Amino acid sequence: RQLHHHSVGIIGAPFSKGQPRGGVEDGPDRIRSAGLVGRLQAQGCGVKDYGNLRFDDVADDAPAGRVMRPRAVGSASRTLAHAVFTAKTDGHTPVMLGGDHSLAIGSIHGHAAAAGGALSVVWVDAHADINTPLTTPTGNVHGQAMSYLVRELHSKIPAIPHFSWIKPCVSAKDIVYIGLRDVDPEEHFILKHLGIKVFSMTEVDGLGIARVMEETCDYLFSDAKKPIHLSYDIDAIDPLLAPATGTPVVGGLTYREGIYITEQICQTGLLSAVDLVEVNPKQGTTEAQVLSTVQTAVDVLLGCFGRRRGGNHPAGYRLPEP
Ligand code: 5AB
Ligand code: MN
Ligand code: MN
Ligand code: MN
Repeated sequence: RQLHHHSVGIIGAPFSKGQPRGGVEDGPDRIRSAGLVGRLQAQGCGVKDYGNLRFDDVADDAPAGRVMRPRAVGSASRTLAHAVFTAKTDGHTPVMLGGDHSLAIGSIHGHAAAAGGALSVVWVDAHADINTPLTTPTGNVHGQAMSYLVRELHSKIPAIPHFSWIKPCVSAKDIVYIGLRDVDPEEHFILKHLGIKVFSMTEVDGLGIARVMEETCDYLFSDAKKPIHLSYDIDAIDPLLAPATGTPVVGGLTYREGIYITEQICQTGLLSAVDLVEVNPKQGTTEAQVLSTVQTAVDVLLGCFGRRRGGNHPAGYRLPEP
């Protein structure tokens, strides 16, 4: 596949209230400053940058049970869902630049609405982000996003203010996790109980990333071929390379494994929307740490849209005649 007529719709989502640390709202602008748009164009992609979303301030946002800042999170994701829906219906592949991972609620919801049918979700993360509002140990919605989206968990989700618009839109069998290494016991129960496909770091170590991606694709294609939503948390990558993130966990994906995932997902021809979340420049202790994290995020996105480490050339390229 040498033809890359992707049209990318970039949506900045500077939102941080799905977790307690400031700084993750600077993710979108830092990722753009690293040259994302120009580099996507240089590899032959059309790019429309929709700019950064503006999220409503919520004055009284008391916790709902354990869930922190529910109204801000619920309304931000609703705004994002509309933006992703619009980008999809405009004919682009939306790239949501986070922001924290609670935003995946809106991104996946908007993608599913525009796609009209079932999606596959590939969730690349150190964490499973599938705590329910009743199992969450922290109350942070970035660790719960999946629980609101999975059909099989619907009966376990209590009513939460500003969340009533969220309808579960993903089936447990259509999810693949890659990179897990910090899973809460309740989350582990959910993953096992629902039979969700998981390639934790143990499987990455045991099988190698090539087998993991082969099995991921076989699993996703065993059914009808569905559009893929790739939700990529930068903390999937080892913190030696991507330290500027809110919840780093030792023992993560190497740069090469992290990029290989994107090359293989791109090759399926089914990639239909991407989230790149949890880049937090304020969590870097040096500028070099921030740059390393941001540049890794850019390379992940370039890999999603056709960049091959073996090189690329434009379709129809002709050598200059002497
Ligand atoms: B991230 C934890 N499982 O629920 C929780 O970074 C961590 O989006 C969640 O993957 C990490 O708060 C959320 C302890
Ligand atoms: Mn994570
Ligand atoms: Mn996450
Ligand atoms: Mn995190």
